[in-house]
Amino acid sequence: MKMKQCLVAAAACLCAGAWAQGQINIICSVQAEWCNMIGTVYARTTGTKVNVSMKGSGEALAQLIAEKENPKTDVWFGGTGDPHLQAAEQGLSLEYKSPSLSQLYPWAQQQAQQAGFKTVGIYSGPLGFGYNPELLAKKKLAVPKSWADLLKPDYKGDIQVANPGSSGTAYTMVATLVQLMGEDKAFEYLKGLHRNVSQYTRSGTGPIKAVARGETAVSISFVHDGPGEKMNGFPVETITPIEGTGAEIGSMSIIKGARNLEAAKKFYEWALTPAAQEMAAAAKQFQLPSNKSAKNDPRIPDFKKIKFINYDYAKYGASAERRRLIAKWEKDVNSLPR
Ligand code: S7P
Repeated sequence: MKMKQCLVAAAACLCAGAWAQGQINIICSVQAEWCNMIGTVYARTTGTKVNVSMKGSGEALAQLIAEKENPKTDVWFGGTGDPHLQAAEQGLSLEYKSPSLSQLYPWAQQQAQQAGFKTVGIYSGPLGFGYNPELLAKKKLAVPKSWADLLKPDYKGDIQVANPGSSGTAYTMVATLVQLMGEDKAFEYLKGLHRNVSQYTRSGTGPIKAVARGETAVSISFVHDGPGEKMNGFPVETITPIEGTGAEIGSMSIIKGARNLEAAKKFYEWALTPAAQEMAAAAKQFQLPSNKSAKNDPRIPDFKKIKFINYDYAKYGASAERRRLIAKWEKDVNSLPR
């Protein structure tokens, strides 16, 4: 969908409601094109002044913790679900039960229920690998098909992944491996992977961009971030590991103490509509929308073809578990020489 079509669709969805005004401050944890599109479309169709600040999920959570006593944010849009659950547990987000909940897939509703309705699922996407086929061919490296493949010495210095301390994507990887292998084996695996990693980036979307630009051959990334890079003309493909993988439930939360609460609720409702959710693909983002009626772009990964673990969102979104695993990764893995 082009921007003009988006405006028409979004306006159609709002025309029955009151012409909203005022302002809203949003932390947006999806990629810039999508953040800009929702900000522009929502502002033009409602007359609301929209201030969007872009931050990865890990960094967004850190900001919300820092501004807890004096919140400057009304809505946190997007980002991996685990930090949204942590925000709910820490009393940073507000309980809000949307009348549209029944229009969402069960996984999105479950995300809301287990947070006491302090967050909701807005999209989902599988974790996997990004790779640059041209660079792999040049280096005579095979396409990695499994988690085990990434430990092969051939890939030394050719893998990028984000730092789980700052990135929700990388935390999803740690939690996925722990669930897939058991904690001891997962940490042995992460130590082995560490030897092959050239760089731990701050943000989770950095590694697939590095793959696309030929700076590294392989990344551990959400696979829905691949098609957008490809559409921009870069040689990038994605694959999910044969042993199984985890998926994020990208979420949205209203912030407790929001200064523009009514505006926040209106935006939240709009963001759950099919028209708003279809903007992701229009902005070259290919997560699976949570509204069952949203049209699915064919570039959205086919979940039926992927082997998934049964990710325990409640356990791995709990503050204590998240902090413990990240601290353990820092101490046992990141401190090791490479
Ligand atoms: O394409 C956007 C995406 O991959 O980025 C989001 C998230 O902000 C990543 O945050 P980190 O930098 O903390 O890893 C994902 O939710 C989303 O799918």
